[in-house]
Amino acid sequence: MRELKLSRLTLAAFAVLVLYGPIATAQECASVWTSLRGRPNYSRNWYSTLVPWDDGSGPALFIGGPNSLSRWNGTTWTQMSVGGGNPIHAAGLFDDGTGLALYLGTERGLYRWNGVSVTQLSYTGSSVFSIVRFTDANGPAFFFSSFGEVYRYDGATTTRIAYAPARWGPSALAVFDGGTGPALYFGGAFTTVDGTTARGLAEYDGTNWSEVGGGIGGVGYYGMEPGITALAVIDEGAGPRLFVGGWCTEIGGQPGSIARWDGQNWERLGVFVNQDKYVGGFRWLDTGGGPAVHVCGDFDAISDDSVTDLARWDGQHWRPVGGGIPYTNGAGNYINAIEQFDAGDGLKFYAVRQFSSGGGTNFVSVMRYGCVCPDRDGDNLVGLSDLSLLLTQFGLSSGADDIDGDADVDMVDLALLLSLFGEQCP
Ligand SMILES: [Ca+2]
Ligand SMILES: [Ca+2]
Ligand SMILES: [Ca+2]
Repeated sequence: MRELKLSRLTLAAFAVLVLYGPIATAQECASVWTSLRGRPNYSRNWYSTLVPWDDGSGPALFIGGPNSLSRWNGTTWTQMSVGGGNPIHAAGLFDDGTGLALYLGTERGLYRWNGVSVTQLSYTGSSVFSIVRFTDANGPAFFFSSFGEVYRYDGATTTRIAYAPARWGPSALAVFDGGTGPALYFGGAFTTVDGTTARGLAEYDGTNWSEVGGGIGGVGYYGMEPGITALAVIDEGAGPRLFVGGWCTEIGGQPGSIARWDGQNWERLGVFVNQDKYVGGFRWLDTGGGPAVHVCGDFDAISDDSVTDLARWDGQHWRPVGGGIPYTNGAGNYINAIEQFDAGDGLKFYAVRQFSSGGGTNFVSVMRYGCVCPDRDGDNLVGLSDLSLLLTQFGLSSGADDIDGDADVDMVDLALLLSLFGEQCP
């Protein structure tokens, strides 16, 4: 009888603990946007890429920017000069048969970083905006685009395979199979390719170029021709689609700035409401709510959806990521690249931001979105000792107990800690 009472009491106490005690973790961490320290740099438009890769020295995120290749390992930056400080416009991981390497499109041609050294591969004298690897009738090769041109580089020889006069850049390449086998697609601010009418988007059959899906139109770059600025092949589950985005307001004769092409038909996913907006890139990511197509660039509304510079497609509408990227300083913001990367502390999302400070100077910074936990003493609980640690370092610009990753221990960190006080960390 007594044992029964005790066990009822124990059960009741356990129930109270489960319902009201610290075991009942409603929230395990907070996903927040923060700005990483250490990468402000002079820039010009459209110069940024993000590629996660372990080049032999550990997991890292490679950021191609205005005058160097930067490597972020989750804690610190290292920088590598490419061709004496060439601005980097494009980057991608490819294996030409000699092993995986990071290929870089710069203002002066194509380079390769193999984890040890940088090698120049091809010099064309013009900016490289996009790199793909594709097998045509002559075998596998790199194809890269610049202002209105596409080049083929087979490891020894560089050959121009498209001439498409363009008044502005950038341009984009993708390899997509629309039902008749893989083909090379080329987007840019052109109206003809090799003399054939092709408004903004063209497909290569190995010999000739032809327009895709009626081309693009509408309002372009500050009154100039409309242009495609980003291409990506993404499979949302119904098969691969070619995602197309640009500085344009019509795709295939209908209103659109973003659309997907299945090889036969367009599905338009919205049009920029205000002028002089463009797409920087597409990525398939899960920033919350399941894997989805994400678009970045410079925009403030896509059709009826109010979204700024980065958005997630939920199947019906464009949604902000984490309430939207908070811009706390500067103006003229662009997001030119997004990517996911795990430095060993959990998957996080990175975005390259370009902004102006006034006076005509542009800067690049890297924003990060992901889960943070304010447990600083390592007991997996957010408690008084964590608060005490934070307060002793409050105001320091290199505090070890910084929470959000910007190195400053300030009100943002304190608010994060208080919002998760009493919670368990994952
Ligand atoms: Ca913007
Ligand atoms: Ca703790
Ligand atoms: Ca902080």
